[in-house]
Amino acid sequence: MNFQLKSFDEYQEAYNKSVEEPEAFWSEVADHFFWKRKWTNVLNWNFKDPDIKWFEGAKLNITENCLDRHIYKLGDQPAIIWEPNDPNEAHRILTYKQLLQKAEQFANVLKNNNIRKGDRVCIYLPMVPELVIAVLACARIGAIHNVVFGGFSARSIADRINDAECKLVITSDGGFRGQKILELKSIVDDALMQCDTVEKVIVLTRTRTPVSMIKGRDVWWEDEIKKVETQGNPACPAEEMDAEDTLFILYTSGSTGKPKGVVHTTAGYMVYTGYTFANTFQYKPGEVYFCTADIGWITGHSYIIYGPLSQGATSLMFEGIPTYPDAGRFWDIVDKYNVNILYTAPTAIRSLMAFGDDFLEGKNLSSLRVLGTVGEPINEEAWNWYHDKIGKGECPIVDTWWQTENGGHLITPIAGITPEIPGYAMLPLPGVQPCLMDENGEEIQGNDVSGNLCIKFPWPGMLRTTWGDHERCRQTYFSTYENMYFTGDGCYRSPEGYYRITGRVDDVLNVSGHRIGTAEVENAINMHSDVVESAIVGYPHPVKGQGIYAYVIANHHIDAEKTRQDILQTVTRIIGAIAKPDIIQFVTDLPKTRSGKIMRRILRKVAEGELENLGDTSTLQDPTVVEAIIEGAKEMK
Ligand code: 6R9
Repeated sequence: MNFQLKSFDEYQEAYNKSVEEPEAFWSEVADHFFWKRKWTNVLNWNFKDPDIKWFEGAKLNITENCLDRHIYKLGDQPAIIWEPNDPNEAHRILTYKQLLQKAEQFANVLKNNNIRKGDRVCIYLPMVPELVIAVLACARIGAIHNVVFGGFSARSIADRINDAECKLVITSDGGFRGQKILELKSIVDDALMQCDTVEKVIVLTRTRTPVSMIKGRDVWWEDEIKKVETQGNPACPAEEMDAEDTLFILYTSGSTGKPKGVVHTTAGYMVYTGYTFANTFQYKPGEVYFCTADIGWITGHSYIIYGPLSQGATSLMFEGIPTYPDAGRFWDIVDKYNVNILYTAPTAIRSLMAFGDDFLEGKNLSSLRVLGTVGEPINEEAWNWYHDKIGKGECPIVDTWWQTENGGHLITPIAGITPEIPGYAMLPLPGVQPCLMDENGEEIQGNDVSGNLCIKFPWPGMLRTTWGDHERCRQTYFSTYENMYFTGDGCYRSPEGYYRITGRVDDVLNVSGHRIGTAEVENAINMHSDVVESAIVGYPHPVKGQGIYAYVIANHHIDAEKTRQDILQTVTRIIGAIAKPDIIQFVTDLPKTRSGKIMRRILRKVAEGELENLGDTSTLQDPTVVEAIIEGAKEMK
């Protein structure tokens, strides 16, 4: 980890070098990893196609960097500490040695089930160590993992499996989540009725929920492990991967259509997540690092698994939810394992803050040294509470801004090294060249300015394509501004040059730190037989950051309350409970321009309760529609 920046001067020096000599800069960083063969070319790129290649010619396997290379020194150090949903169940610790052994063993299970390099494997598991084992086993043999968050519906899983043409699914009988049990296998069964490519399903025992095992298709994880054990050879050599071989696909929502399969490749992603993990959090050997994200999201991929493990860290993973058995659970975990670094989402902070400070009483949080946030803008009140009550005023807070497409942190403070201001992501990490663009496609120079946030130059962790549809990748990220990666976020640059992310400028919502496309929710609602049309907008929500507000035109004969419940059920079925609208307002018409486009600007204002300042409504087909909507909205409150 000797690429850790230790002072502001070192940061500035590294930053300047990364801009002036990017290839030399990243080549030095990459020297800290283990390569079977080194690269012949550091970077080859254009943002027009786009075509981005890092460390071309290199051969490696990311699991050798995350596991094998640590064994000599850190073999007996915990790689993963696992805290179960139920605090009375025994926790588990996997040392680096054990994690390597288990990843190799399960890699052999995958091979026995006909999985080879390049095959896609869908993983739909709860937050148990076997999820990490399954991910690493895929990477071991060069299979491409496609982790689907446990909260998604059968339909969403099927879409992802079909898009990626997965051959195998790894799931469990069920998953514990607070007091609930999620019936994961049964959801997979529903999904697979719509999927032709899946040949096998491996089922882990977790909840002992009854499941139907289909002959010839479904096998138990435990039985497959036994088979491998009797075969005698527990080792599984790491497949030699090209730098640009695909490591994984992760689906994320955009402003249009179905979720996109963001593609990350091997070498650049490894170097970037390792470098940013070590720097942003200033991880020190032996420390316990706790990221509360789910591995179903990019944060879990990069900052529970790959980043920490490539740096030989101890990564704590938690199966449950922050409020079970009570709202002190995170603090119990910090106390129990002497957590040094805590990385969570503003929505979790706000929700725990609302339960009051009693839940902090008697919890020893003195081990904490660094705090982090991710996923959405953090409001000052939540920042202050986190800072004062959790960090006791002594821990730096890193507000890390980045996206699924980015692989790792782009703009963030470096803990204790670069400055911090509540609500600001602050300065770009070395290698990241942000800029603000105006509506005319011109870069906005100077400070104390706002614009659309773009990145001018490639960084190793960036997406390479969207699975099966390169044109969509180009269109979404590289066509809005010439020679720029467009983030979809708005941003303010302060007089000092510090960046503050102001939120999405497209039709993507951020609900509890989860990205949700308005079009996706509208499509789901419109599937309901009583719905004629709908429009979704976000509105400020005290805990979730943004709530989902649905305007729905329904058949006039409906029973409103019943239809409201049915719509919620439909969205849960089609996408998952995370996309359920918080407010559904039935309307007779939607405000449309003469060309038939819904004027979301107005709907947003109404949802935000800003009724005075609706702006110009003269271009509407029928301006009286707005009056009716406002009247209806008043009744909703
Ligand atoms: C890592 C992750 C990405 C979107 C992004 C932005 C928002 C993430 C943020 C933040 C303000 C932060 N976002 N981190 N906004 N401050 N520190 O969350 O990826 O799920 O793809 O979401 O989340 O709007 O564009 P992803």
